[in-house]
Amino acid sequence: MTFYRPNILIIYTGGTIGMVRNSKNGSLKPFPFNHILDEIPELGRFNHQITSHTFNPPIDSSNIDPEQWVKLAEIIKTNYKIFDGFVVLHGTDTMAYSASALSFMLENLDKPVIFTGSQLPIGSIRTDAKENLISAIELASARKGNTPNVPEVCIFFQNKLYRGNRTSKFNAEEFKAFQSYNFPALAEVGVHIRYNTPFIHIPDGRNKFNIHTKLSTDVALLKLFPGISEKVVESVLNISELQAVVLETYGSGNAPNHRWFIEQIKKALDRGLVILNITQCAEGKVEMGMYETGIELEKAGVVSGYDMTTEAAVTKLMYLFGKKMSRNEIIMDLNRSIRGEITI
Ligand code: ASN
Repeated sequence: MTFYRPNILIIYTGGTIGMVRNSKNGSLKPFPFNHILDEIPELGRFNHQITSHTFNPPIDSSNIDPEQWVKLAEIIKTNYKIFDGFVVLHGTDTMAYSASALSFMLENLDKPVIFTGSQLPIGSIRTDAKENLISAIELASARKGNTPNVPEVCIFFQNKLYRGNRTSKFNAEEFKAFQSYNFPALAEVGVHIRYNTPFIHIPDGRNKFNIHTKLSTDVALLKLFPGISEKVVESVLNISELQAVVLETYGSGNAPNHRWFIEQIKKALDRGLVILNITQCAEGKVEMGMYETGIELEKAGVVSGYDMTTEAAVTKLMYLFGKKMSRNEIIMDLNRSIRGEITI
């Protein structure tokens, strides 16, 4: 009888987890910890084969951009056949953006890619890093027979495993830093690890894993607030070469129905811009038909973002526009779930 010895690749991109204090001003800065395994001797007690890859230099996740997402996707692709699962150590600030982006870029994924990090550095006594990393490794290697338990891009933090493109960072201080408001956790880690199997994506296995590495950055995010002026709206909608705008509206997808506002939206749509409506509320979804202030947007041709997070909306547009699809094809993909990012 042969035993399964999970083979896990840890990719360290930076973030608080590996930071040290700057002796001059006390601020935290990324530190290249090449010997991740030395930092957590407990890992040696796993029956796993653990290999690590470190970004050079490691970065605070506020500096993450699509270039690093491509780097991450390429590392995963190069190592895809060798490893059973991947753990990505990442700063918490933009982790939800990166996990969302990767969920789109990794096509036909059938292995776990688990993002995690921490609120306190690994060297600090009360660190949350060890528990997060140890559980993430366990989740990345868990499988039934030959099938991984969670073949998805996920975020694990504190004690919950979430679908990456459903997650947002909601707390800057507590160890529970992430929340998935519109989709249940995929697993909960306590004395036992309980998987929420009905909600975990099952890969169809027909198509080969591949990565998509072209992303468009000609997207903008426009958050409404009472008093927003015509010149602000007009300037954003007229940015040269802009392809798409994520419009963060009120409640169930409502916006002011002042004539100037609707006219600006219509003009932008006539120029070929895609406008995706998501709600500023953390929980719930866009239903443009519900109020007079939403119906005008729908009639003009604004696309519903349903219950999508801001992070997923921005990165889904980057991905779809990077694919050089026609405007109609993009709108069709916005109206369906391509990686479990929306509930329709
Ligand atoms: N500033 C850090 C980062 O996102 C925050 C963290 O990781 N907790 O890189």
